[in-house]
Amino acid sequence: MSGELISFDDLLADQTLDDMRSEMAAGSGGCSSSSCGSSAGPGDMPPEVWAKIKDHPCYSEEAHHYFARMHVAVAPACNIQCNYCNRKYDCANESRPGVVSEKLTPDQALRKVVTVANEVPQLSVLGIAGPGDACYDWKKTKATFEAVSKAIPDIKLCISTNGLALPDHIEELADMNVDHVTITINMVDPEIGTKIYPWIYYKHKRYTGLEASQILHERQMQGLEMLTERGILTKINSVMIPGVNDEHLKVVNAEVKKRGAFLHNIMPLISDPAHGTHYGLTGQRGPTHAELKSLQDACAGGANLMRHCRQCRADAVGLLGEDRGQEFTLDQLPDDVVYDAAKRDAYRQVVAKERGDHVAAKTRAIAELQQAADQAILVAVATKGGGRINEHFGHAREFQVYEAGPEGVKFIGHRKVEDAYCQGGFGEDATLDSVIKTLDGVDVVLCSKVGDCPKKDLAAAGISVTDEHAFEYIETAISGYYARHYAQSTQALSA
Ligand code: CLF
Ligand code: SF4
Repeated sequence: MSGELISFDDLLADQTLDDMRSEMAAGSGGCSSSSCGSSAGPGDMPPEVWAKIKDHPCYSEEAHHYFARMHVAVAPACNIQCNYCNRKYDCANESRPGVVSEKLTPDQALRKVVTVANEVPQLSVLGIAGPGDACYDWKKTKATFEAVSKAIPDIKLCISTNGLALPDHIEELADMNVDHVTITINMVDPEIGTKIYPWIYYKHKRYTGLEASQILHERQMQGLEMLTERGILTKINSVMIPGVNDEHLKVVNAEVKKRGAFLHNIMPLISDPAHGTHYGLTGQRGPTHAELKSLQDACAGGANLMRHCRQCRADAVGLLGEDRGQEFTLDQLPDDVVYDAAKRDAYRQVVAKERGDHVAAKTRAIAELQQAADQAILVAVATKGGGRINEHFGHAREFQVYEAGPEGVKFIGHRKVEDAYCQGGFGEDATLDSVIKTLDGVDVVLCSKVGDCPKKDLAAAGISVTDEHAFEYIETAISGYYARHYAQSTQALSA
């Protein structure tokens, strides 16, 4: 079997390579500006920066169609308390709240990473995001990074931290070639911090109130500045907490930009009484989709925004919209495993070509849309990777949402579906209702297959759905759909 068949078979399970080739032949043409988590491409940044982000699914929006990350849960200890966290669960700064990961020793983590690298050719990044704080639980984080980079030298290392212990480890991070660090910064005003952090533990002492937030704030800023000085790319995560720091995050955005942050990822607070967190128990709500989008839009022009975060688990494996963690639990790992680079190498070669085609097709599609469009619409797409419309409506666990209009095609976020509509070959009415609610505000859904029943119910809710653009690149499909349905109706009206 050729490298191409191995990799695309994996990436696009229900599409043959011939389909892909004819698709490419039919759909290519011109480039793009929507590549970085920020929407930047190689032309918008120094080549050494582009080299660091081009295969990182979180730092490059375009890369998230092709490359996967995995987390290993080696760092359970934490040195602060956030009001949105219950320590029974994983760190909520870089993970979906209410989730418990399988904790690993550094040796077990190495076995897991090598096993995944042999099985998942898309793997490009190893992240440590808890389940506590990766910098506070430093010995295990460091031992894991050292062992993995020895076994798989080209894997990118990535770490997420609350920042309190970060300044103590920056030299070692730089020595280990860790190019990507995430700091969760929810405030730059310690008064606001008092509503988020009841205490911190610093230099063998517990601090509370304003003093705790002041120390945390200073350490976070110091850490960010030190990383910037060393050319380490830093992403800032912020949890948007309505009525607490929502307006203030605009100031955070400007302050972190000033200090060299590469990306700002504003995540919605997920607050559920069942998680037993302070916010969950006191009824603090999270933001709506519209509130989150409006804050992100208000930050435009500041630090570049990441909009494709999935708030993944501390033991997540796979492309950002999927989680293959259950295939690689400790009990399923072989005792002895040796890294084999063949699949990852073959995959990269195919992606290099596919990516060029995609960028060209995207540029042409966006230019055509910009000419034809006079109103913006929201389009939800069902995809399982590769930047294409290649998922059935009923199988989708999430929809990626794009705004299409005079400004072209802009990725604006994703909507998670609790349960896919199609369960064991049959559509579930109750599930469809919840999928329709999830799609609130969306004008059209593009997918690779859809049945008559969901079509009817979606139409009744004012949402169109079509599989006419199956397997096209996302931007090509959106532009084509717009041209036929919106540009035409506009022309008809003006005729
Ligand atoms: Fe992991 Fe985070 Fe690195 Fe990505 S996740 S440590 S930067 S490799 Fe990515 Fe997951 Fe969002 Fe994090 S989607 S939660 S931003
Ligand atoms: Fe929880 Fe993470 Fe905050 Fe620690 S830093 S309290 S693990 S959310």
